[in-house]
Amino acid sequence: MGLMIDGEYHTKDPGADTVEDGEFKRKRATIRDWIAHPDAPIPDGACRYPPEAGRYHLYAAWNCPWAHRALLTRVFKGLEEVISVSYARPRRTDQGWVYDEDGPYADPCLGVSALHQVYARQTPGYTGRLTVPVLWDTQEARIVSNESADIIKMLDAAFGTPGQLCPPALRDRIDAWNARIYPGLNNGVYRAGFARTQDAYEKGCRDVFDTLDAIETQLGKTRYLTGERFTEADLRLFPTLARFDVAYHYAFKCNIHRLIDLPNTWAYARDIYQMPGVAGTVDFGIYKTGYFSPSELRNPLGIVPLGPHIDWSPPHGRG
Ligand SMILES: N[C@@H](CCC(=O)N[C@@H](CS)C(=O)NCC(=O)O)C(=O)O
Repeated sequence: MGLMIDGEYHTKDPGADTVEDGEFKRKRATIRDWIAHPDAPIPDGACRYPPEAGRYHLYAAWNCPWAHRALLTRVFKGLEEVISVSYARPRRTDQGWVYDEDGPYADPCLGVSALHQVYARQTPGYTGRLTVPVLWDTQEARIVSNESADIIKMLDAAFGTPGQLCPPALRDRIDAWNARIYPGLNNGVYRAGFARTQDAYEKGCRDVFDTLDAIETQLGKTRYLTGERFTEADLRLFPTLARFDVAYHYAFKCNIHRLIDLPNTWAYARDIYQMPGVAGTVDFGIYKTGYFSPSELRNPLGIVPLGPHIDWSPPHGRG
């Protein structure tokens, strides 16, 4: 784990910048520019990049749920040939996310051996965390964005491919679910798992299961979160569900019950998993390797549990 300060990489993670009163506080993403057509609106202050096939590269990691959102969007929007990808090794080292010289964890774009080298190219004096996903512009040699929520939105809109994930008519409902699921569940599991006090852990864990209960109730009424159509809200939820029973339940102590104990949500998760291309973005073995990485606080010996083995192939029955 590391951090960059004024362009210099520090291997020692101060930790203090993500914990307050024992509670985990996720830092805001630092680079939030936008790919969009010249006439499409972009957020204030963002720099505009043109949508061009073959120009952008995604730095991802299989085990990272935020990178998973970007990978899923790439699949749902049919952008596999438009945006290339590098996958970091599942376990971070004192150099942070790292790459091999060749094989499945090599970086075909810049050939870096660690992600911090990509950030260093972006801004020589960069200060901040060194997170995936990163969307890289190969033409200007700059990072467009390191915020997954933004990357989903720009990939959804910019390249003119079909299958809108955020149709205007559903936007309010999508935003309402996102606003609930991000703190309560997507980040809630981290608030439980990275807590440094009993109180902070209990708060995070209770939020996780309250949010899951609300989702279970909704999915008893509609096929997807906002109705009968798969949207951005479902896409943002799925990576957390995919990691829940193999990683968060054990590694982050989110163990009041499991995903497979929630009949509607478990069938819904299988519904999404069985959609074309989705299983190819999932690797349960890598989730375990990553979440059970050696960690002084959580898993000092880095031993990875053998189970559980969960079958995601039974029919979901939600058609
Ligand atoms: N806001 C970011 C969060 C990304 C994030 O926290 N990624 C984690 C991996 S799951 C990471 O790379 N952490 C490295 C670090 O914080 O040093 C997003 O959603 O894109």
